[in-house]
Amino acid sequence: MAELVTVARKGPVGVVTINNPPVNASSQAVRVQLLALLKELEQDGNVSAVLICCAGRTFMAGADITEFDLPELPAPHPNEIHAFLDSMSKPVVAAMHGTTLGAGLELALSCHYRVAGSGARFGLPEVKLGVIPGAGGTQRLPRLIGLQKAVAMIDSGEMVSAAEALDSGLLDAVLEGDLADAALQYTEKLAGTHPGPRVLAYRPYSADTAQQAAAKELLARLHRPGRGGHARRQAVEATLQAGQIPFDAALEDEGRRFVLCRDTDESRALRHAFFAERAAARIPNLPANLTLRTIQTVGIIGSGTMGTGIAMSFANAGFPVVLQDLNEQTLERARKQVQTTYNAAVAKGRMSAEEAARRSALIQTTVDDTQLAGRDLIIEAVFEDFEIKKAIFRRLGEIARPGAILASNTSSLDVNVLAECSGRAGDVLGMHFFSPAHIMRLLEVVRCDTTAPEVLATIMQLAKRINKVAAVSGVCFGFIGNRMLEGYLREAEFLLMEGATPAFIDQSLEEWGLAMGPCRMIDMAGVDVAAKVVIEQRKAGNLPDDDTYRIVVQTLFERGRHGQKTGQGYYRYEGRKPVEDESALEIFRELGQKYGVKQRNDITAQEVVERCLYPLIAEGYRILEEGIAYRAGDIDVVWLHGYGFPAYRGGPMFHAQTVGEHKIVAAMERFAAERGNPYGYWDIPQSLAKALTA
Ligand code: 3H9
Repeated sequence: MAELVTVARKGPVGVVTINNPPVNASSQAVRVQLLALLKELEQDGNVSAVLICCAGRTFMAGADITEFDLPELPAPHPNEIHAFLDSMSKPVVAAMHGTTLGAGLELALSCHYRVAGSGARFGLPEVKLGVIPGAGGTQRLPRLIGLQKAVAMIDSGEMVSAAEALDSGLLDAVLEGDLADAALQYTEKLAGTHPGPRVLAYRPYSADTAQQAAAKELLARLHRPGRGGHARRQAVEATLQAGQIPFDAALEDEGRRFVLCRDTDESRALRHAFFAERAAARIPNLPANLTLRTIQTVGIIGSGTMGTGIAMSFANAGFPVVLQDLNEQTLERARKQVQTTYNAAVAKGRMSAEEAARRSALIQTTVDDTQLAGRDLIIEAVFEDFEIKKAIFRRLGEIARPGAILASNTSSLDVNVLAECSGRAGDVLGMHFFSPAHIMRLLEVVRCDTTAPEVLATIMQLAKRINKVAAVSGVCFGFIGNRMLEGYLREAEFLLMEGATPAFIDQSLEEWGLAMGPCRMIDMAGVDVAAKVVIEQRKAGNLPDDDTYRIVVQTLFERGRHGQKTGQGYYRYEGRKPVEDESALEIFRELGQKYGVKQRNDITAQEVVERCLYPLIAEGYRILEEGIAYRAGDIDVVWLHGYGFPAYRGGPMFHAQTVGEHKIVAAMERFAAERGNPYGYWDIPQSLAKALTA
């Protein structure tokens, strides 16, 4: 067994170091070795205090999540270590840096003293993985910082800073200077003292009644059926037991709830999402010893909403940006957009005025495109006009410095052609940001046939620096996300022509878990924008020869109903509030009649969900078959971070596994039989059909 936990004796202090890169997760091997060393130190007459710290970039960041797929956590359970710490006769200090999370914080809570560097952060993020703190966190944390603060941390899963932790009593001290030295000095002073009074498990505790009432109120709010949230309810219920029943019984209750949560689809989906997000950053078959390009400065062409949002994404991460456009008026609008966004963040207390000023100063604007010439990365973000984009890439080929990376933010156009126009095809790829670009976390990175491996790898690494979750897509219409959206929107429109209302369709999909139904979504993004994509694709000959295909959005566009911005689209708007609109329903009926669509009054929420989602999932299978995505998980990442797919369902491809591929095939066959299949809408992708016989 590799040596993951070691001890060094420094005077009266036994210094235990956990070294299990990259995040010192509490794996079985770590637990075995840690427990053995603690037992050894307890027996060692020359040691009168113990210090636990971690090597590398962080203190223990939690249990090893890969062990959650095993039927049982391999022994020893962390609680066994914690119980031993409770029983020790020598004081034990946890010295923390980086992110102390989950079982890491639970280990620290079982130590008798907690100290940290000033940059350290602390959290119990278990609910984000669909589980609850399962190693005493729900019982020890309230005893240390009070029920209210403990519930806030456990229910949100968010981290607190060292300053906040010190203030709440979670930390005994924030140490300046070198943490290892300072923590050793701190521990030396404790040598020989008895830790008894510091043991949280033995501390008598009864929660303040007002705090209990607040926690119960929160619980009542969490008791909504469906929509994930199972772990949050279990976590708050478990925390409420603190002081109500004996510690050991509460620990048992916590353990039972942990296992209950771990075995839900919700937790499996969230764990899948966690690993899928990280796997998506990896590019298969990269040559060894690849040297990445250096990106320190960024240029952006096009200062519309998208270009300006992209500029803020980079400024937020400290990159100097030049934003270029054709005229001063447009640039003035962009500057206002930047100011308004940062002012709002200051007003909401999310950013200091100095920070806002620093970030906006990083964004320079210009009408002179030669100012882009020396930039390391240049992103084109003008509107979707192929001819203009081609001209821009020709120009970039002339002016950009050798070795600069050239990217297009196109959401649908052929990036291979743009690469060719630049005359330096190896340097080009797509960077498809989602609106609002400074908020949405997804970045679809579009790999051209010619993109150099180091260019792709550089951008994937850069994505993390600007706090984006990136997934790679090959070149095809709509890339991964928008291509899958087509079948979903097609069926939503057919349902409207059959007599379902926009509100019913949206509500059915939102209750299922999507952040926003298709009608509200298009009204918000712009009916004109959506219709133009269909019209362009029709011109390019990429759509089926079906007059009814996406006819609803095109008709709304023709009638000037462009969505929220014109006050009417699929809905009518009172301010931002969508209201069912008889004149829109009349258009859907009229189209239904014109194209001979049978009117129905038996459409159920389940039919809406299956009709809209199964074509989307089927397209995902085709995308994998064609090698457009590297892995199913990448497709899930795109939908989770760019399209409001509920995390507790793990993404469309994971959801297909949860539902069962055979059920999806059966439903698609049923729809084909009921509705006919002249255009192949319900064709079963080969790999989906194969999965049934495998
Ligand atoms: C828990 O503790 C339950 C207990 O209450 C009860 C138990 C009975 N396990 O994110 P990164 C891997 S629940 C296994 O890119 P960063 C990750 O997959 C747990 N692996 O780094 C990646 O691998 P690869 C509560 C883990 O610096 C690599 O480490 N804790 C774990 O951006 C680097 O990760 C959490 O939920 C793990 N726990 O962010 C914390 N954590 O290189 C989850 C990471 O092969 N972790 N890996 O792709 C995080 O939030 C972030 O990883 C962290 C570092 C903030 C720590």
